[in-house]
Amino acid sequence: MGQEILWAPHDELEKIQLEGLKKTVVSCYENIPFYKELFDEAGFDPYAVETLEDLKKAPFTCKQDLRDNYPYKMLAVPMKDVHEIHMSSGTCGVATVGAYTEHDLDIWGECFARGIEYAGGTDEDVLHVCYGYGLFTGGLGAHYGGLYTGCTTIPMSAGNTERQIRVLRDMGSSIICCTPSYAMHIADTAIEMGLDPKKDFNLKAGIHGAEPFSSNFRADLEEKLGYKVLDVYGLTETMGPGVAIECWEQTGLHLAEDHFIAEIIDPATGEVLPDGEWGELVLTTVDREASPVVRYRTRDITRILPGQCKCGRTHKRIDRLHGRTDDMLIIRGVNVFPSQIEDVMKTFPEVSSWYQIELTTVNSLDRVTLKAELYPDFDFDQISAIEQLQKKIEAKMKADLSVGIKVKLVEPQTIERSIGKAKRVIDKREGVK
Ligand code: DLL
Repeated sequence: MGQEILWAPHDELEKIQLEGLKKTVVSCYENIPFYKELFDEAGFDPYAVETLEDLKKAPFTCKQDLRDNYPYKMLAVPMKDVHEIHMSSGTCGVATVGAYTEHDLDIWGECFARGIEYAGGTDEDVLHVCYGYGLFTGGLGAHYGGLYTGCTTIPMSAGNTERQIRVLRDMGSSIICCTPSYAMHIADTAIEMGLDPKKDFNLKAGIHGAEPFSSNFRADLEEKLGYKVLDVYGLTETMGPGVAIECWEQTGLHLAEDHFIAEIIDPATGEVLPDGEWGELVLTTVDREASPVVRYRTRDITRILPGQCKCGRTHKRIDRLHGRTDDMLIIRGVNVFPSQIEDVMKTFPEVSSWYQIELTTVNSLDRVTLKAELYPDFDFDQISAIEQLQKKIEAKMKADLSVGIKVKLVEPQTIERSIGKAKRVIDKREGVK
């Protein structure tokens, strides 16, 4: 059942990739002045691509290239063929634009629909989409996946949490799509409203992504909502959600290899790393018409998992994302990812999944403070118990991560909730934007 291509022999996928790659590099060269200049300067001949290995001869591209060519200079098709536009938020600079032809939108729906299939979804399912609709790719990406599958698709968008809860309950939604942090907020709010999401909702799966989340966070969510969480990855620059999605096995995210070529590189040297090694994910689109990208450096850290998935599908898997090269914290010379801090924090059962890491400057040195919420059953009158626990967590951080992190445990519901991507790191360091 479903999309046969997911079971195709890998050499068949490679043939599709090679044909697509040849077309993509030529289209970029002939239609986008930026790529013509880039390829010429690097001595890369787009007409001489004969094998997938030849991709390694092409230069990398990055977010700044897309920003420099804002808004339309990265288009490979005439405007009359562009049917839809999405944009990244642009919080750290000029926004980046992703444009779609009718064909690109079809592929997007097909890719997200794979996640619905992995979740056991069919045209009999009710798909509750509470990723934000609009320029963000989450809402419409999931929506097109729902339409592709023939699900009853509910375009909730994000926010108005009590209404989300009523609709989830009344409509019997069976699959929910939103950020994992918003799913947790929905679950907690439902419990506060006196509901038991496991009984009052009809959810069998959640397709959650757009931000990193730990295995502990996932386990908490699955426990509260009584469903299975599948991780979905994507980014505005290459399509939006659906570039890679986890199947029911939960052992890595299957790349849509008929539409993307993935490489893992050493972020410092650009060297391509073998399967199994962690590094930066680099993506090349195989059949994107409006906004093709060649060797786009995502800054996301993962690895290609060796071997085949137990589910039998042939598309390679990437591991769950560790974070981004640019959210690595360097604390007095030691490299630490927020996800590692979270992993240590979650070994303490008294601490919930809500946390924030604050970076400040004290006497010209970086100071890291972890603010984390305790579970409601903790006795908050026991100040000394809180202090003791803080010290225990600080000691474990030091032992496991070799960094000094100040821990501040706070009461439930004191850290701000978000309806989209959670803000986990607040950088208040001097001289840092
Ligand atoms: O976040 C697209 C998306 C929407 C993905 C809905 C999944 C679900 P952007 O706003 O352009 O697009 O942000 C892309 O978000 O480079 C990663 O750093 C991060 N990200 C996306 N998915 C995951 C994930 C969307 N599953 C950036 N795990 C990417 C960890 C993720 N990080």
